[in-house]
Amino acid sequence: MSNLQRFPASASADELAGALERNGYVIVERLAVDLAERARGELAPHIESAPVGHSPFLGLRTKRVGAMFRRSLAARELATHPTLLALADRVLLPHCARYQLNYSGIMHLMPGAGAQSLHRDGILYPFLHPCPPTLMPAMWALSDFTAENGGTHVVPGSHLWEHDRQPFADEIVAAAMPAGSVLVYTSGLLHGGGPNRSNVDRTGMALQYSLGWLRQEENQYLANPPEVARAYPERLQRLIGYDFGGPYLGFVHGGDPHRLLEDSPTGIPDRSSSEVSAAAANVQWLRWGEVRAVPTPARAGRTVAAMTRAPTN
Ligand SMILES: O=C(O)CCC(=O)C(=O)O
Repeated sequence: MSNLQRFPASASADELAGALERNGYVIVERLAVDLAERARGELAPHIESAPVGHSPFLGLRTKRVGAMFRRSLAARELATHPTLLALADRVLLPHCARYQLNYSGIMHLMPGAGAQSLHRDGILYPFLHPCPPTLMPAMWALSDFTAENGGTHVVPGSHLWEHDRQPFADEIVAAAMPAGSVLVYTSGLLHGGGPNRSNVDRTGMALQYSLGWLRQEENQYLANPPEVARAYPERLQRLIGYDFGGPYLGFVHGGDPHRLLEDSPTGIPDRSSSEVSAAAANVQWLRWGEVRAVPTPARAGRTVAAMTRAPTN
C-alpha cells in the first residue's frame, strides 16, 4: 500500500472534498466493487481487441478504449455515482452553471508498460497554473492497483505549485487501491500511469468531468450520437452534453439539446432554463489569465494624446 491518504466508502462528500482541495487527490476505497467487476467483464472483449499505444505517452504496452457508455452499462452507473457527482458539485460548480463528462476511457497497462511522463490534465486548456480546477478526473480501479502493476503515480500537493515546478523523485507516490476503489484528483495535480513491473494487467477506467463551458476532450456527441444516447438515463444524457453548458450555451434549434432525445418535447424551446440561469447567478467570475502588455514604442518626439482611463457618465 502507498502512504496516500484514503477514505472508506462511508466518508461524507464534505470530508472527501476537503481532502481533494488540500492534497489535490482523494482515494475512496471499495466505493463500487460490484460495478467495477461488472464493468471489467463488459469491457473485456473491447480491451482484448484494442491496439496498444503508438507513443511513450499513450503507452507502448498500454491499451486504451474510449466511448465507455455505449459499451458498458456499469460505466453508465459509475459516471453518475452519487459520491462522484457530490464531489463534482463541490469542485466544479463554483465556476460553471453545469459541469459535463469530459472523457471516458479504459487505461489498461500490461506487464512491461513503462512509466508515463507526469502531467496535469488541465494542460488541455491554456491556463497558467495554479488556477481554479477546470477538470475533476476520476480513475476507477477495475483491477487492483499496486505500486508494482502501474498504480497511478501522483504528486500530492502539486495542484498548488507554480506552473513550471518539477517534482523530486521522492515526491511521487503510487496510488495503490483495491478493485472498486476510485482515485479522484483535480486538473492541477501532477500524475501519470506508473510502470507495470508485475506479471498482471492493471485496468483502470478514467471518467473525467469538466467545467461545462469548455470543449470536451472526448467528443461525446460523436461517441454517443442521439440514437445511442436515447437509451441512457437522463442524468447521464445531460452529463455528456445533451444539456445547456450555461445560459445560451449549447442550445440546438433554439432550445435545450435534451429535447433531441425526447419523444414529445413540451413547451417552447428556449436558450436557457430557469435552473441553468439560477445556477449561473452563483458562478464566480474568473479573470482571464495574465495579459502581457505590448511594449511601449520609443516616443521619439511624438505627442501623447489624452485618454479616458475610467468609465465616464
Ligand atoms: O493510467 C494511469 O494511471 C493514468 C493515465 C493518464 O494520466 C493519462 O493517460 O493521461
